[in-house]
Amino acid sequence: MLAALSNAHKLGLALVGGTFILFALVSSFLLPRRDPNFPGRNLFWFVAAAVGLFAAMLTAVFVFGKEPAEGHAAQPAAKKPAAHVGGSLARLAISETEFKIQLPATKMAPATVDVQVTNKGKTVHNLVIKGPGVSKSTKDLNPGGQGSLQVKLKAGTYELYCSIPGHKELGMDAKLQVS
Ligand SMILES: [Cu+2]
Repeated sequence: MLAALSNAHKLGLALVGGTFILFALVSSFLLPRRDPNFPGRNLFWFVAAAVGLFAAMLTAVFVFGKEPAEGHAAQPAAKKPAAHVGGSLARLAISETEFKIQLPATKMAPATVDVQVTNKGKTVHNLVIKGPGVSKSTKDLNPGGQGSLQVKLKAGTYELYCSIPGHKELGMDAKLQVS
């Protein structure tokens, strides 16, 4: 837990704790030497100081020790979206030739997917994805060219095809089952 505390809070705890320890040492070793009757007449002030310092110590532990715990709990929630944006997207590499669309798999689980399309053919192709919640197309890709699409795939059947006239009918038409 101490590692989670900020430096300011550690300092606050150390100051109050240090004062408390110093007070205990002084009152049990130093003062009795100088005045054998200690605390004697000053008993009230001695007890008051001891109680006051103890209360301060407790308060410090609550105030300085508590806040970082809340901050710590809030951190994972704040980090999640960043990690998602940062590249935990599923990648789907698709290649196209005359006249086929090659998928790494014809079935997958629902996910937000970064679709990478490579034209490995000898003429221009593109890729259209249509299905539940999705209707997207890459630009036309020259031979050797690449394109990408970010799509959120839900349960259902998606159709992937090339929209260059005639290519779909010639076989550039694939289905992807999401469930
Ligand atoms: Cu095509």
